[in-house]
Amino acid sequence: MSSLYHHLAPGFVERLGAGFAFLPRFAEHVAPELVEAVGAIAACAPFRRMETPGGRRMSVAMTNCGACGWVSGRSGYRYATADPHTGAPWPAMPELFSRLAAGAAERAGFSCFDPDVCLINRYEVGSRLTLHRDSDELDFSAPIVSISLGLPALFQWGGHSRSDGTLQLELRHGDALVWGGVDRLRYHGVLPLRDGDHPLLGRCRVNLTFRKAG
Ligand code: MD6
Ligand code: FE
Repeated sequence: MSSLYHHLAPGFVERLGAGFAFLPRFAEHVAPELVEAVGAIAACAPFRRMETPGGRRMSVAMTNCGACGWVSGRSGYRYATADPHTGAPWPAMPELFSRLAAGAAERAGFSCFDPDVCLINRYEVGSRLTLHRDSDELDFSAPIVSISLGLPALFQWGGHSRSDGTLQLELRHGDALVWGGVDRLRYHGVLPLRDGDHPLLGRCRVNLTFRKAG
């Protein structure tokens, strides 16, 4: 496994693949507003650890905002317009979120990104996301934009087959990743969260992924 180092200059774009760009600290300046908005969303659509189709409980807790949200259960993965927990529509996507996601996509060369989902992942110490592909969306021509908040995480970036080797990238508070084009269906994952204490989020990491699902 090889490592990629973290560049600190905000405004810098590191192209790690034809369709994969790393934007260090891209969202740092609005991070407190993002954290506050996540709190308001979670007050309506609480974080929950979803069940996998295999009947296991995920270690990452999730919620969503936007016109639809990603859900997992015994019957599989899907996008749903209502929160299965409350039966209510997911909270609306804040204007700040969609503007930020479109701005990151633009910087990476994807214009007019108009996400309809923001999946919000909350990692406690030890939580992880095993290698997976994001393949439940209808339109793979749109990229995915990811924003990291709180404790740093080790992100694994793999190939088109689960057994391909992975690169490791440390994602820190405010960092963005943009992921599309020929790299849209690559395997990726997050290693178990290491303990720490973040000034805004304490002992956790929150990740926002913006998608165009439908
Ligand atoms: C995370 N992110 O960083 C999980 N997927 O917590 C993802 O699974 C992800 O960051 C697709 C594109 C970018 C991502
Ligand atoms: Fe993913």
